[in-house]
Amino acid sequence: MKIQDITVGHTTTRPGDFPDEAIPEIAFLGRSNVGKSSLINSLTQRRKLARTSKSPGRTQAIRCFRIAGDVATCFFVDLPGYGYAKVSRQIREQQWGRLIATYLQDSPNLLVGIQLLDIRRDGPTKLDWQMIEWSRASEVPTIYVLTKSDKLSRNRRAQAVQKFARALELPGGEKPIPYSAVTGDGRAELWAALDDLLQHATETSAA
Ligand SMILES: Nc1nc2c(ncn2[C@@H]2O[C@H](COP(=O)(O)OP(=O)(O)OP(=O)(O)O)[C@@H](O)[C@H]2O)c(=O)[nH]1
Ligand SMILES: [Mg+2]
Repeated sequence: MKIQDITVGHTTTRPGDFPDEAIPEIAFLGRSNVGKSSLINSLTQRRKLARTSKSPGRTQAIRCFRIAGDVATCFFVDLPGYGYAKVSRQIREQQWGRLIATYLQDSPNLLVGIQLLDIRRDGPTKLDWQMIEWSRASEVPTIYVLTKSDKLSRNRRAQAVQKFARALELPGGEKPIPYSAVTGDGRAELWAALDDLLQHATETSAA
């Protein structure tokens, strides 16, 4: 998609407080520090749009970015990450859980969730699985992205794609997309998948 304009939209920490404009939403899901904000910046090619940080737990609220492009106008939704240990665990998990679960279950305009997983791991962690199960239960389609692909050699990258595809039990030869916010690896492939979904959503809502 050719982006024409980006504006920072709605920010909230309250469950059920959704953006008021009815356009498709693309949500970024994953543990703290996996690279959600970096992925948003890389896809939009704006280095400082979403705040990134070396210390996990940077994004505590739901933040929307309104992306106007030639294919569609949509929101990118930067969600707070899970698995961040510094804040009291119970408070954190309750608040985080309510915020994310409400968003996934009730968001009428949620088009697709992008589930981020660190390519260097052996597979999804326990918390990743909890997240993946919520997404699967909500029946919102998911695209799996393996982040920080620049950290592995070509060979090990290809092995990781196979390993994650098996662990996630993806149907019909579907594969996760390796991505690097540093080199731009995967950007064209991920945009192609998003363009398809956006195009389809726009056609359906116009019909
Ligand atoms: N080498 C490399 N580093 C990356 C990549 N993506 C993100 N990082 C680094 O990983 C760290 C975390 O990135 P963020 O984008 O802030 O992660 P996040 O998922 O938004 O984290 P929270 O907001 O805490 O949930 C930063 O130091 C980034 O520079 C990548 O593709 N390659
Ligand atoms: Mg972030």
